[in-house]
Amino acid sequence: MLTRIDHIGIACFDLDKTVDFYRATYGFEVFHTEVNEEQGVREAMLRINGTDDGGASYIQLLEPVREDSTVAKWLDKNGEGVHHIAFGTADVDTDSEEIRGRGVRVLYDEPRRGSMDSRITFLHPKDCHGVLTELVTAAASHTSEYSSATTSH
Ligand code: V0V
Ligand code: CO
Repeated sequence: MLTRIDHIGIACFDLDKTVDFYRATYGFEVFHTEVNEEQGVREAMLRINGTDDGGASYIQLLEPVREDSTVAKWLDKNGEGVHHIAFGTADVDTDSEEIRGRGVRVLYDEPRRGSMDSRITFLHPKDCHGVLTELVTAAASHTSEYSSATTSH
């Protein structure tokens, strides 16, 4: 069951400058950064609030690290802006299979590794009224039972 917005993914050309904008304008601080080689991105997660099913909600700022990454291709075509929306679920495997059964293309056979050791998959934007949609199950170590704003990530 999809129970929350895990994050909004925003593509940008310069991650550090974009982080500075979010800090200076809204006061949002970076909760976590990492490079995801498989996805071809460097990302910063800005935590907005905690939620009901163990995770939180974030703004995910994404900068491509390779010319051939999906985000680089998207930026070339569209410029900066909202790239995807991610819904949080306790069980991405079951939910993505159910959604596949409803005729929506799920892009991966098995969920892959996402930010902060989450497990993620994507739904094709052409089957979702133009919105690239991600499904996320947060890692147990990042659920509200274990983590706090003082986490080292
Ligand atoms: C492409 N399209 C989009 C879109 N990307 N529409 C809405 N939102 C987007 N983000 C449209 C595009 O305008 C085309 O429409 C059509 O889909 C085909 O696009 P394309 O440019 O030819 O690109 P493809 O088909 O090579 O790739 C599109 C897909 C790709 C969605 C298949 O971007 C993909 O695999 N995305 C999933 C992985 C990803 O995005 N990773 C980066 C975030 P027209 O022009 O034909 O009408 S990583 C992340 O979020 C992480 C790690 C995390 O959260 O933890
Ligand atoms: Co994402």
